[in-house]
Amino acid sequence: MSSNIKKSFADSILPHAAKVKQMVAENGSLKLGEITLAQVYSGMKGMVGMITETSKLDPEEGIRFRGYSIPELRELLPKAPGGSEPLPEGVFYLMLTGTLPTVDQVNELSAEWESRSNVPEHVFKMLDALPTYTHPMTQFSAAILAMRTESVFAHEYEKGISKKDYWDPMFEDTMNLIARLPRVAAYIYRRTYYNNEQIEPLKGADWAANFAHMMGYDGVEIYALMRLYLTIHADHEGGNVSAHATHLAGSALSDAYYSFSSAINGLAGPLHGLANQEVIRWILDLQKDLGGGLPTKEQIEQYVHRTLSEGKVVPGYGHAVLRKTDPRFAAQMEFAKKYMADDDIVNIVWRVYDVVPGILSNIKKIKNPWPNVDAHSGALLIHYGIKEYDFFTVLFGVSRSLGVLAQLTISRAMGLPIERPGSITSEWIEDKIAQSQQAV
Ligand code: CMX
Repeated sequence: MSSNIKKSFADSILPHAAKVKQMVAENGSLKLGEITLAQVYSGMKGMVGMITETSKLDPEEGIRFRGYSIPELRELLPKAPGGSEPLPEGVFYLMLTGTLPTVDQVNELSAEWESRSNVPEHVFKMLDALPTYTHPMTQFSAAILAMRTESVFAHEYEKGISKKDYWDPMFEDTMNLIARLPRVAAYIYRRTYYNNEQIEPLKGADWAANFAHMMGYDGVEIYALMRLYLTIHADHEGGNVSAHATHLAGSALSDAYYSFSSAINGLAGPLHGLANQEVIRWILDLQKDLGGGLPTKEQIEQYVHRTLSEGKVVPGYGHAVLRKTDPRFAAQMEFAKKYMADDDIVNIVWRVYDVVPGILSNIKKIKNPWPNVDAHSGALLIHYGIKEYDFFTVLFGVSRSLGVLAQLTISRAMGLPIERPGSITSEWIEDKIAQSQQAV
């Protein structure tokens, strides 16, 4: 075993995998729910169909990572010396092993990721061959695929490996990929917006602070924000598009690079992660429309009605599972109240929060009128000068790697099989309806 986290992971997951196998053998016919026609046509919402050990989402309360809520994690996870927010290393450790890490364990993980963070030169060359107007998410996904040359899993599989050992090279891929993502993401940022003037990594820094540094931002507050940001976006149980995409590709034994690139392609959709870019675009358009400044609540109301009348969604609002204000929104609001209560864009975000739920809750078809994580995140970044909003989803993606890759490694250790749900045609359903009507 190369590292303590690997040993802790093996010690927790291998007995768990054996226990689950027995549980399925003994209780396999237990019914977990029924499937309705409406669910089949509405993106399988509420249909239980997969195992995710890293986190669980409650519609009313929000996300819990291995049983811990976001406020609990902000309190309990180790922090950098003098830091106010948890280190994302800690949430990864927790999701992978099921145990809260000590300060030493988190520091060891920072050091291990630093030691694994070298990105092969051909990845930068490939990025440099793309026009700088290539969307940062396209660059990010392409760079992840380009790094696949380094996949330990692919290499071991080609050599020949027993099924029971799949988790080991997948763990290696997961650790290497997570370690390299900040370097790749910061490279994309600097080449796209800052004339390819690259900044060398900060030796001995934690994963989040080093990322902020390589992007060109240093200081206690931006490091704190980056640690918070990368912690709260890390996971949202298994059915969201980025987690599910990773799981689906991984179920075919695609390695971590292929699987995580799939996650990024899904996260790049405006109904998922790209909403964080869309929120800021929407707010800046609103401001421009009104000639700048802080819009009144009435002006925001009019703007929301216009957005809706044009057949568009209000970005940052609504959720497929949540039915209350997202605790990830609340955590960011708390951060903003502490550090930037007078910021104009932040105040617009808060005014939008005062107005939008009232409007959306009057539209019957909308199941959740409350803000999600993306409604707040951009305003915090802009406050510290990170104004290039088409990069925002890359930050989300760097964070999301922690949850989905932890689960990918867990899935291989549990021996979860290839995913292959059934599908039906509308004609099949029409026949089914006709049969049930005849039977009455
Ligand atoms: N503004 C306007 N209409 C909305 C809406 C919003 N914020 N949220 C939902 N609706 C509409 C849907 O478009 C849908 O309309 P149609 O029936 O005409 O297609 C209807 O209300 C029912 O949708 P729902 O069941 O409440 O929500 P879904 O589970 O289908 O979709 C989500 C969830 C997030 C895609 C949707 O709320 C949305 O589009 N929100 C805005 C985009 C956004 O913020 N996405 C980020 C989510 C968090 C993340 O993954 O990062």
